[in-house]
Amino acid sequence: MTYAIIAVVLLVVVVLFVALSRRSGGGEAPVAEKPTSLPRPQAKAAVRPETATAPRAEAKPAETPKETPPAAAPGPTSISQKLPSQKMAVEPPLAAPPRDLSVLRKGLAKARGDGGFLGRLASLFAGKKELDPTIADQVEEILLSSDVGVPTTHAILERLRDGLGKNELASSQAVWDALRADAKRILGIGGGKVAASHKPEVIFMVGVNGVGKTTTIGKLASKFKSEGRTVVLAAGDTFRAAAVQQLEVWGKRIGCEVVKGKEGADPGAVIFDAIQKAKQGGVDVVLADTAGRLQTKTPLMDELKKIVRTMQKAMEGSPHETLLVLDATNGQNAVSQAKMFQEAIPLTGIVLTKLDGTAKGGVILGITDELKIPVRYVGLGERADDLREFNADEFVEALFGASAEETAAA
Ligand SMILES: Nc1nc2c(ncn2[C@@H]2O[C@H](COP(=O)(O)OP(=O)(O)OP(=O)(O)O)[C@@H](O)[C@H]2O)c(=O)[nH]1
Ligand SMILES: [Mg+2]
Repeated sequence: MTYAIIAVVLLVVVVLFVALSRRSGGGEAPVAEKPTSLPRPQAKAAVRPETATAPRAEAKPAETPKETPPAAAPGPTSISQKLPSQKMAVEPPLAAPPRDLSVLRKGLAKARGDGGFLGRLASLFAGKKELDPTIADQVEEILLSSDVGVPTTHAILERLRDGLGKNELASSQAVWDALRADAKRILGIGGGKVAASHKPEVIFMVGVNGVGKTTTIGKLASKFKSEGRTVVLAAGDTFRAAAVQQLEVWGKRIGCEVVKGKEGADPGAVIFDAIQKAKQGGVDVVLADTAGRLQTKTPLMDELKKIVRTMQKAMEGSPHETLLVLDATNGQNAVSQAKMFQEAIPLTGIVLTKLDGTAKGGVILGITDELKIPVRYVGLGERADDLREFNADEFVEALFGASAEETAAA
């Protein structure tokens, strides 16, 4: 009887052992399922106590799927990892810029620096309570040499001398505050982002060559996209193949369609097509690029007028915005360009680019004061998020005001 019980117990042990070893060592199928169904450490723990060969047999299939994704992934992983990083190098992130003044201050570092427009003005007043009798002359010299332009400089000086004569500006601080208020008044004629209230909103970008039209289109397109709007780019600079390619790079990066024609095609026809496509597809914004210099005999201004007429045929009331792109590093030349374009076509705003590249930011005062065209955006670098909606108060604050570090150091 005892033997029978022992035999039964042994039999049960053997049956259990066989059953267990089948479960842990048996078949490839369950193992193949492990990586998806079981947490990996558990699978390993289950096989380690087994024989020297079994764990290997187990470990391999268990680890193969673990290695498989990286092995299979190098293609897609490395490409997808490379593409964004390549994009990062050439193609900037698409996020909207934060609205803090430090970004704007950084972009205006050259104008704010020691040799810059504001830096030089500030050093006239720094640490002085008493008013220098030659203050007005010194201010005049700085404004003129900072591209503010003669008419605007003289208007500013007239108000300054007036205040000094009436003893309203009795201290250096009062003069500084008066200049700051004057700058706000000059720049505060409107501006800021385009409303984009039509469907599609047609934005026509004009300006001489190299000022930053195509780059600004890319930056604007990424702004609109980040706001959830759909965008079509019209490659209206048909005179250079490179111009179309440049726009296509932006289109790919941002994820929007680029309507183009053959090299040398009529720019008006390309923009017409783009507007039609946008209308049919319910697109929110059309951004139309143009050439800054023509290789044809047609003068640029005549060509632009012709394009506007064609745009009006595609959509009545368009273009809704005609933005003149000006390069801040062109100084007073930018003012002459603005006058030339203003005489040819109605402008709704200015985009002042490359403010990051000049110590003479005064041109923004001259343009706004003389032409009364509001600044819509300022370009502070080459990246997609280096385009800032213009706001006179924050611009003057960033230019004239001391940063937290400067205040702390004073
Ligand atoms: N630093 C700086 N560079 C800028 C800015 N905006 C544009 N650029 C650069 O200026 C150069 C000319 O820009 P584009 O956009 O090609 O100028 P464009 O007006 O389209 O020129 P054309 O097509 O020749 O008429 C490029 O190298 C841009 O990266 C800016 O705000 N700051
Ligand atoms: Mg261009």
